[in-house]
Amino acid sequence: MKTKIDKGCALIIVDVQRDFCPGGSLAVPDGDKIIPVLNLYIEAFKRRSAPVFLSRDWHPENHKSFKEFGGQWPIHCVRNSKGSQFHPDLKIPEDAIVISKATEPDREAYSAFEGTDLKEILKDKGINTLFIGGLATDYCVKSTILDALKEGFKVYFMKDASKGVDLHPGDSERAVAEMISRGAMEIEFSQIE
Ligand code: VGL
Ligand code: ZN
Repeated sequence: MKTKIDKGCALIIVDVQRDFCPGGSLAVPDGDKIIPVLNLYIEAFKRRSAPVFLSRDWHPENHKSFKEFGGQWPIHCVRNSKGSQFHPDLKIPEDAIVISKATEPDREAYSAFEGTDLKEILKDKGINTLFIGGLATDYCVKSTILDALKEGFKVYFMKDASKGVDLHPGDSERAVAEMISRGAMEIEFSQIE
């Protein structure tokens, strides 16, 4: 079945930053392999004048998710560091809207909705349908999708444009199962009309 991109649709690309790609400090295996596919989605949304959002993990140096501050992750995506930059192969439109998250030392925010004005911007634009993908399937993509469903958006999980960390084998598979059970739909680029 084909899916049309129309005025009510927005593309949300989650955390496609250097640190989450091979060579980065918290690299998702094959994290960069999704970039050519994301570029196809970006082109398709631009063609339909539908908005493109990019979230980014934008931590202070002393963020609680870092091991030395009691968290479980190596230092990553410290705001303005090289690792926090969007991957250079991503073809970011000039009018893309950037959502910075997890900016406070004492708050983790996996979801692009948490502590940001993403919901308000989407509602202002009359968006009702979200196409969500990026890094990582089992963390920030999952949290963003579950929040989007809670807010009442129709949600497509872009399965060909997302990759997981799989700290425990099967994490991504379980994350996808949870998204689907809460009402998300899976899509791949070939289904876009
Ligand atoms: C993420 C781990 C830590 C993500 C962010 O973007 O999925 N994962 N911070
Ligand atoms: Zn983080």
